[in-house]
Amino acid sequence: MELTIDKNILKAYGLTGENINIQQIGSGLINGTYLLTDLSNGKKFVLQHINTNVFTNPEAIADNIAAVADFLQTNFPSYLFPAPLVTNANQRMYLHEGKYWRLMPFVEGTIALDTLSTPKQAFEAAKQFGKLSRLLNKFDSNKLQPTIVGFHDLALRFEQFKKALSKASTAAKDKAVREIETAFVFETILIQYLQLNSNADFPNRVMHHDTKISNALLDKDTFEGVCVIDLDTLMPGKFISDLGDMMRTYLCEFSENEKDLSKITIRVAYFAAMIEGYLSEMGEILTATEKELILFSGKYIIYMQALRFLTDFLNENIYYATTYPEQNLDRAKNQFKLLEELIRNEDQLQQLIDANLVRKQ
Ligand code: GN1
Ligand code: MG
Repeated sequence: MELTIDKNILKAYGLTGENINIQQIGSGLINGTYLLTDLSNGKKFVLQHINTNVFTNPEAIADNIAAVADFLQTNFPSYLFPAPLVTNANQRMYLHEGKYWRLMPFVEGTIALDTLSTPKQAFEAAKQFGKLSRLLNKFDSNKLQPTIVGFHDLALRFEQFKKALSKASTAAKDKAVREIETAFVFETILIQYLQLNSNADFPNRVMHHDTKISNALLDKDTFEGVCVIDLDTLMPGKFISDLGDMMRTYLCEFSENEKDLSKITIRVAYFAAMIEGYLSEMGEILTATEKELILFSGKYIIYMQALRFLTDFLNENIYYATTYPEQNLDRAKNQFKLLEELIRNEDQLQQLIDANLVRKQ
């Protein structure tokens, strides 16, 4: 579909030619993303406007990315970090009719996958996210601002769930009665999470916080990892966020939208490849405590996502885009099943982790 974008936005970036082809791309539900092709010279860019209902402080995003880009450029000049380009007036975003826009370089020869079909893809993507963390190991994460306050704070997510429950209609609570019960059964994960806060061997790091497969660009022919994209949630966090979200999104063949729960199973070969790829970068950096928490990272993120979907269902779908009224409840069921599957396979998965760590000693 051919779309039109206000000419002033394009002009702000010096794209004055008439022949700009515009296509909507990406599967993210938060921001609007477009591929621009300048047909006069073949140059490609990614144009995006920021959803300020979710990201209430776009300046914080721009500041964070600029600080990290500067550090990487100084210390690792050959590393590909696709930060937004500045406007002709040297601004990091362009404000147009109340919307914040930014332009990124398009990375030629790459693809963003929506689903993984080989363990190698899991290895390559996990390696890319691990590499970013490794390169930023010496970067002081205190220099970055949270772009969404409490984004991966499980205690906050549990409070939000309880608040939604206290306000929900009887009809909604009746429909979700089993999932509400399950949310309380797995409160043990929250208790374990709370104990971590007092642990000095569990540092803050710069985390990506959205490590789904479509945020790792792979070479379109070889499927080798090239770089990571979607830097909006690049902010201080704990390592369990990135690895956990990879477990949530790489291990099952089907996504969070799958309603047939018998399809929600764990692909052990993908787990092994993902751990291998991640630890090939972070194996020597993680602390002893972090290494003990590798499997926990999956439980933490999957449980948090189940809570977030259930909360949104009880709140009558105010956050996640849905195509039918019970979709967030179905997503919560899907995520609780995934959590149960991870736990059911726990011993085998932990053995794979242990074998990997022993090999690296
Ligand atoms: C949102 O739309 P997307 O995939 O970029 C959400 C993530 C969730 C994900 C679940 C800012 O990300 O935290 O894991 O949905 N991002 C935000 O599909 O809330
Ligand atoms: Mg995202």
